[in-house]
Amino acid sequence: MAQETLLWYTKPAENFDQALPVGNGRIGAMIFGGVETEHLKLNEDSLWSGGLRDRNNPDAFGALQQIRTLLQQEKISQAEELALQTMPGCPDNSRHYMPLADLDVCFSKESHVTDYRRSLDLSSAIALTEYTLDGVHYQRSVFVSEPDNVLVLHVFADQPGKVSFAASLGGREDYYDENRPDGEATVCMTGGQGGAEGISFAVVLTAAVQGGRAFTRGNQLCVEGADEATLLLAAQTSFYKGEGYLAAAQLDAEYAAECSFHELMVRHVEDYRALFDRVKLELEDNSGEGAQLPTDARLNRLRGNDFDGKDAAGLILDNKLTELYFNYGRYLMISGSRPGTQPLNLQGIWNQDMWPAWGSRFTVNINTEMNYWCAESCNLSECHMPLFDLIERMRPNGRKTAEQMYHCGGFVCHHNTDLWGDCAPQDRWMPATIWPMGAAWLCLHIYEHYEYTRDKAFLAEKFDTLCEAARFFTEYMFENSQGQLVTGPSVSPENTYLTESGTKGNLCIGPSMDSQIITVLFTDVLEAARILNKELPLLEKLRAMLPRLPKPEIGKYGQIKEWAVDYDEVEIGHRHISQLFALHPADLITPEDTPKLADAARATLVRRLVHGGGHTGWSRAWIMNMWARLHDGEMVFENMQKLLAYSTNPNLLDSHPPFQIDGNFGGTAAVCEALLQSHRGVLQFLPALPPQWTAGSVTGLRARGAYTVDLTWREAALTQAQLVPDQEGICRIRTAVPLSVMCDGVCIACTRQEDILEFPVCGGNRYVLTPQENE
Ligand code: FUC
Ligand code: CA
Repeated sequence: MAQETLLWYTKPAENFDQALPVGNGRIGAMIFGGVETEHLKLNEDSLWSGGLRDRNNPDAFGALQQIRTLLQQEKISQAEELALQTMPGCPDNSRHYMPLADLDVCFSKESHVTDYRRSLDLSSAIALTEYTLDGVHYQRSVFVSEPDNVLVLHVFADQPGKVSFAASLGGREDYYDENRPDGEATVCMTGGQGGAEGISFAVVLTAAVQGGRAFTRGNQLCVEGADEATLLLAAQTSFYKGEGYLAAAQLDAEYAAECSFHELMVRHVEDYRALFDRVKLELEDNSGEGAQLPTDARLNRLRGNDFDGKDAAGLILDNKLTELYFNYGRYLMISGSRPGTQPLNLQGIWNQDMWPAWGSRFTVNINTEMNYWCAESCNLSECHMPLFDLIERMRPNGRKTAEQMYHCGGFVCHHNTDLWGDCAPQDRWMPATIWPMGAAWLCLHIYEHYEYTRDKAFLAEKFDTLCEAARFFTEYMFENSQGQLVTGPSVSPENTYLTESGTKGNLCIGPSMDSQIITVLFTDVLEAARILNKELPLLEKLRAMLPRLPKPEIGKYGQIKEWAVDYDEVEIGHRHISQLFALHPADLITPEDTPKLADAARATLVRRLVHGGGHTGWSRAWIMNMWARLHDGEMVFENMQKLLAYSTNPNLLDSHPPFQIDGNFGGTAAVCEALLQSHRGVLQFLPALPPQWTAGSVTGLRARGAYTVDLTWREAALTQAQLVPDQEGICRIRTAVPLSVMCDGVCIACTRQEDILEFPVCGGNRYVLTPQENE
């Protein structure tokens, strides 16, 4: 049994947190695996409530100057009161994500069930439920095919004529219009999502049988006495298909019905593996009895660890579970974010609630970005594309928000956006609502994608988007008393400070994270312009403004200051660590180039952690990435264990709580960061290797500069690295140990200055690097 690619359980799921996710980027399902009734919670990623609306507050600009003045005078409560009255959106909320339907498949009454098992195979993206009932062995396979656009549920019995069931569509409470037969062995459900320009959807369910018969009875789709049966579920919406959504869903079902289950499966597995097989991680097997346990019990077992006792020798270890978690992150990315679909929201695409937590939106003050931290490093660059499509959808709205709220050019987004790219403030909640950095942070992903792919055409296509995001800040920022250019009113997401006089506040001028994001954004625009040979007046402005942005500073606790004033925080262990944006995902702080700031970053992390930080899944995952950037493998390990033990549901999905998928992707990204880093133009192998990962190998990781990288190590030391660059260039590697470089059996001449090894590379060649211990 491949323990690193199989989630398995001995009981059906009792709730969503135990159910298993499948998806093709657009259609998603959570599988419960009941014996008597198979229950699937279905999603389609464009099913959001209502249509686009203009929520910009017409009174925002009128109050802007006064709010700034009040903040500069430290009249915080007055500033916040005025801001809350004038700046939130009208209404407060943008649109939210909603479920598509439930699929229930009722089998005969449960009698004597043995050998029950359900599983999800990450190597094929197929979920399997099996059991023996009165001597007959049943197998139900479920997958969602990207090439064929349908969910496939196949039921097989090992004796002829034993497959009978009645399937029906429902869920959504009463929010659908039609639910009726639609042909001989097909049922169909249609409905809308409300609002003047709301989205309409159609779900079509059809059956194909071998032996026996398939027919409809009312709105049920029945199968009787079959040897095996295949249910095909298609779903389309007006968001993607306009008025033709019903016909499109019917066509998807019809096309799929012309193929055998076997054909559909082969096409699905081929398509999936083309992405999943790009990367392979193998850690030394120290899993011990963990290997025998079903996934839920295996997770629980890790709770036996006591890191504060610091008895490292007594720790419960399970490297294979870490591998499984890593593979699951890649699986979820492939299953939730294919080109042409919507980006991963707070729950990826998997949501059961008509009113999900935080609307299951795109929360862009960390969560949506975190969802994509592993896209490039895990060699799933194309899965990053839906995010860029969303940014384009945000642009016209964000332009309006910039103009109406701030009288500025460019485009701006606050801390949330929705399917429509709504950029107005979200909620009426001081710690988060007034924060003009959402579009800027998202746009950093554009340059990140370029750095990993060196795709100049992509960069050229997105250059205007980058410029437009930057332009906003050239008009929006203002000079503080020290002559620096700052943002405000803004917040350091979503933390509360305490002034010397004891006032609590959120709203402020120039929180550290804002300047850090703008620094990277301006730098990216200038770099992109250099690469593309562009010159325009905006660039002059950016060059002049860059040096005037506040830099990371060290505060009274030896920490990186979170606010311009060295305030205390009310909740010292707060889940956001926004002031360390400079450490990760950005690279403004590194142990090599800014050692004092790196020490302060360490102090910041420790301070958060000893005060209970890392208590949400995503926060824990971010912390892992930060420790990796500080080259602390032990802390990566400890936080990985805690992520698994305390912030992971039985189905391995991340728990805030509740379920929120960002931690899965953040945790996956951190595994990459521990093995390979490539920021600031330098590759680093095994920069934060946890001591418990003593031996191992990884193939197919990606590094900035468009490299594919394979690594093997033993006794916590690199034994070999292989690099394949996409393009010619100069490769720079930071390494304490000298490395020999071979290509096609020929030794490549390198230069070495201090720890930096440098050599020229040609695209497509394979370079083999081996440590030279006795040089
Ligand atoms: C941010 C976080 C919360 C949660 C929400 C969706 O507001 O501070 O913890 O993740 O997004
Ligand atoms: Ca999607």
